[in-house]
Formats: sequence, C-alpha cells, structure tokens
Amino acid sequence: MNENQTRLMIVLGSVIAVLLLIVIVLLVTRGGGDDTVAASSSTLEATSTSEDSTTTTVSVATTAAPSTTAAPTTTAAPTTTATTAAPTTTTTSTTTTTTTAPPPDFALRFDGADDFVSVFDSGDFDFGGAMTVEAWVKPTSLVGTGNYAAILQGAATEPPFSGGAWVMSLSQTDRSNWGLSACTPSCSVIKSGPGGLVVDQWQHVAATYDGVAIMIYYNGVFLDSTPLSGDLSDVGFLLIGIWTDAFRGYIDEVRVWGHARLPTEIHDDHDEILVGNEPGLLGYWRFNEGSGQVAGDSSTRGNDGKLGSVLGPDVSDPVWRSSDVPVG
Ligand SMILES: [Ca+2]
Ligand SMILES: [Ca+2]
Ligand SMILES: [Ca+2]
Repeated sequence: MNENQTRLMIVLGSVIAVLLLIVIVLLVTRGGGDDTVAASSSTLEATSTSEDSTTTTVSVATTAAPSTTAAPTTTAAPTTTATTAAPTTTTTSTTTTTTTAPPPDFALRFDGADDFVSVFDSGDFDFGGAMTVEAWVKPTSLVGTGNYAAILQGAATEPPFSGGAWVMSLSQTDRSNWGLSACTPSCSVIKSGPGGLVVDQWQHVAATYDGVAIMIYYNGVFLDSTPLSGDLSDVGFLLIGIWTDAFRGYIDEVRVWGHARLPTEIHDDHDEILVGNEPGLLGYWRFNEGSGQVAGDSSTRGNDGKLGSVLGPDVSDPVWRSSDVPVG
C-alpha cells in the first residue's frame, strides 16, 4: 500500500466513524423524544385522573344532596304529625264529654185543665207560725177562666177543692197577677199586680210567712208584703198546679221550708241547686225523674209526690218534659 492508499483508508474510516456517530446521535435523540411524550402523557393522565377525581367529588356532592333531601324524610314530619296523636286528642275530648255531661233536667208540664201533683202531708207541712214556699214556673198562657189557678197550695183534700190553709195562686181572669193568700184562720192576701208574670219564660216565685206578715219575692227580689199573725191551719195535702182551676205551663224546682227564709237566702239560693239537707228544708221536688208516676223528694224528709189522682196513669197526670230552667 502506498501513501495515497493509506490516506484514502483514513478518510474512509473517518467518514464511517462520523456516520456511525450521527446514527448513534439520532438514535439517542429519538429515545429522549419518546420519554418526553411519555412524560406528557403521564401529565395528561394525571390531569385526567385529577378531573375524574373532581367529577367523583361532584358526584359525591350530588349524592350527598339526595341524602340531605332525605333528611326531612328522616325528620319525619309525617311521623311527628302522626305522633301528634290524633288518638290522644280524641281520648281527651271523650273524657271531657264524659266529665262535663250534665245530668238530664226535666220539668212537669201542666195542661191547665186538671193536671196536678199531690204530696200527702204526714205532718211536715203543719207549719204553725212560719213557712217558705218557692218554685220556678214558665206559664204558656196567662188567660184566666174565672177561677183561681194555683202554683202551690196547702189543701184539706185532693181535688175537687174543699178548702185549705194557704195558696200561691194566679188571679181569676188575669193570671199574670199572682200572689199568696194565707189563713190563720183570718186571711190575708198579697199580690204582684197585673204583669207580675209573663208567658214562655222561666221565673222564680217565692212566698214567706214569719208570724207577722206574708211576703212575696219575684226572681229572688222582694216584691211586697201584708200583715198576718197566728198559726196556719193544718192541712192534709200539698198540691202542685191546681186550685179551683189549673196552672197551664211548666213547673220545676219546688221547695218548701218550715221557717221564713231571709231575703238574702232567697236571693242567693233561688237559682242554685240545693244539697237537700239544708236545715228546715221539708220538701224539694226537682222533677228530674223524666218518667213514671212519682215526683221524688230530694230533701231528707221523703215527701215523694204522685202524679194525678192515682198512682197509675190518669187524666190528671202532668207530663214530663226536658227542662232548661236556669238553676245550677
Ligand atoms: Ca228539674
Ligand atoms: Ca197518676
Ligand atoms: Ca189532664
């Protein structure tokens, strides 16, 4: 090999070496680019993951919303309403009804022709020099027939009338004019005057005798008096609703006492229900039976009355009717 050939070999060798170097560089360069892309991809994936996380978070939040919505359901407004215990309220009202239910009140209605109640006088109504009689009345007519009609009287016999000791009566032609007549045996009479009673209203009438005078009271208020002395005659019966003629309308809460009650006592008790054991109370007929032939005595004396002429149905029986008498 000559010198020229040697130079050529060196050049060729150098060229090959350079080419190899370029190839290597290129290879190396390509490898680094893939790594960069891979790194970018990882970043994107990370970002995606991050977005997924965000999405997940949102969806969790969304899931939470219904949970919150469920809260009211759990708050169980309906359950509370149900627990508001409609049944409890019902129970309460039932108890109240039972507790406040007043006992039935009845009165007797008299036909104005022949009806009456009779109480046999075993001696309680032999008053001597003092008495008090009272009743609630609601007349349905105050037109007279020419005879006296009685609310209450101490009579010698049951009807037909054959004399008596005293009578709380309505006047013969104007029955709004009521009063008391009593005999010892001389007689005194005190009356309200015309218009003393009105129709279709409950009114309280009372009369007393204290050995000095007879007095009358209307709705618990003193009305008038007239002198009288001596002992009242003994009689056989206490009659309600009749004298020579009959009372037309309703009578309730009849009371008889063995002494002259004071004005304040009459006023304070006239619209109150009595216990029945008050001192001096000899008869107390509330007419609350509502049926039957007996008007029971609510005092301690046992002076029960009978309806009509006999203790069985007859034409003289007054009839039981619901009462709205303002007592109690
Ligand atoms: Ca009654
Ligand atoms: Ca009868
Ligand atoms: Ca009759």
